[in-house]
Amino acid sequence: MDIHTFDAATHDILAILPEYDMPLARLRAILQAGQIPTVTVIGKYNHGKSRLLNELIGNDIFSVADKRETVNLSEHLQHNIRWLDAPGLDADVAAIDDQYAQDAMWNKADIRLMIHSVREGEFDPFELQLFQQFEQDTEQTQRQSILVLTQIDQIPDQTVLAHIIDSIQKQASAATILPVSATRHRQGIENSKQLLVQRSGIPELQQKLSNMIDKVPTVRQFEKSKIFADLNKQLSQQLETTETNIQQLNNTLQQQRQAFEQDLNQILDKVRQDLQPILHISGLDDSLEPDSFANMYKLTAGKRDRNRIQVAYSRACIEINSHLVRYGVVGLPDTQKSNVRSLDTVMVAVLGISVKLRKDLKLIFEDESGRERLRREFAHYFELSTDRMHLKQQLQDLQQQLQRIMQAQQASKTLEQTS
Ligand SMILES: Nc1nc2c(ncn2[C@@H]2O[C@H](COP(=O)(O)OP(=O)(O)O)[C@@H](O)[C@H]2O)c(=O)[nH]1
Ligand SMILES: [Mg+2]
Repeated sequence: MDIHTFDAATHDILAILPEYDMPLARLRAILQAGQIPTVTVIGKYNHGKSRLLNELIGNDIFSVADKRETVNLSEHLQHNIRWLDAPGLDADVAAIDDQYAQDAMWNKADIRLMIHSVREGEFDPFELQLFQQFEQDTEQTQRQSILVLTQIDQIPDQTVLAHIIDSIQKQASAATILPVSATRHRQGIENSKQLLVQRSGIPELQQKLSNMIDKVPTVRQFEKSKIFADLNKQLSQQLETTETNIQQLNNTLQQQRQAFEQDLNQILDKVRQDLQPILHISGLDDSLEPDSFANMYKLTAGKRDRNRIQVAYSRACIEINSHLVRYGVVGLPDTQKSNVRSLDTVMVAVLGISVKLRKDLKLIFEDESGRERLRREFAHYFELSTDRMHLKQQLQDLQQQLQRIMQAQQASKTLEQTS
């Protein structure tokens, strides 16, 4: 798999599980490393990291100095192993250096050599914490680390040296500790003094390293399986949760709609019931009696009847409106608003503002077609009401989330098949 495909897949997964940036960066490093194992030295400035690497490689590749030297990651390929010299880790380390160091120890390293100079005595709190993080990581990923105590030649008194190693061993509990001296090793090599070479601890470290390197393919396999197992589990859980949420929201939406319709029906039935005395009269329909110029200021039977009709109409409207208010169906959607605020209500939009004739009242509230229109139009505005729109937006968001999770699952599958 090429790195672009990898990064695209990673992007899809991180959209759902941002906390997987570290494991995915590790996967990426494994992919990029190919068959070659990576050994990284980690520790504070001037503890002898670069010099130790040179001894292990048998070549003065990495620059050795008494001041802060390694400002970024330098790597060297030798004996089919990638050797990484990370910047010194100190509390006041520059951000960019630290980033390199983090990348080296958490992403790139198959094997971590934690370096500590016996000249400094025990671990300081910072080193101790780092060491414990490695231990924890090893427990989870099986990635291998080893603790190398450097510059043992600097403590000539064997009792003192033994004491220092002992107290570090206490801090590091069960960890394997390898004490070494780079200078001793170099002297031994240059002067062909086999005993000095042996006493440098470097051959033992090399032996140990070689065993660890043999295990790298198995460990990587374990790391990958674990990452994918965790990842797929997380994604399945997310998928399940999102599906449940969608289901629940759908139910809520459906229940709300049903409740709205049922209540509206009840109200419409009641309104029709209440209107019966005024809809069905015996004798003349006074409301049809026209107004004339002559009785403009008189209260005629026609006017009185039309008033009664208007009042009955208003009452019906009030009943229906209280139902709408209960369901939050009040204002018109923005696109339908006029500039007369008092008229921008669902009631006015559906029912108008006045009814004076008996036949209109009947048409609106009694005839089945009228009632059907009311149901249809109120349902229409119900769907456009703020709360309802909000819920539907939520549903849409969840459905998109579901798509993204499925995309992440697909991405994970792609990665898994090709990693
Ligand atoms: N005596 C002695 N000095 C060492 C040893 N290893 C490193 N040094 C010196 O310690 C200083 C820091 O070494 P270096 O490898 O640059 O440390 P780094 O900053 O951890 O990479 C240099 O002066 C090295 O020559 C050792 O085993 N014995
Ligand atoms: Mg260095």
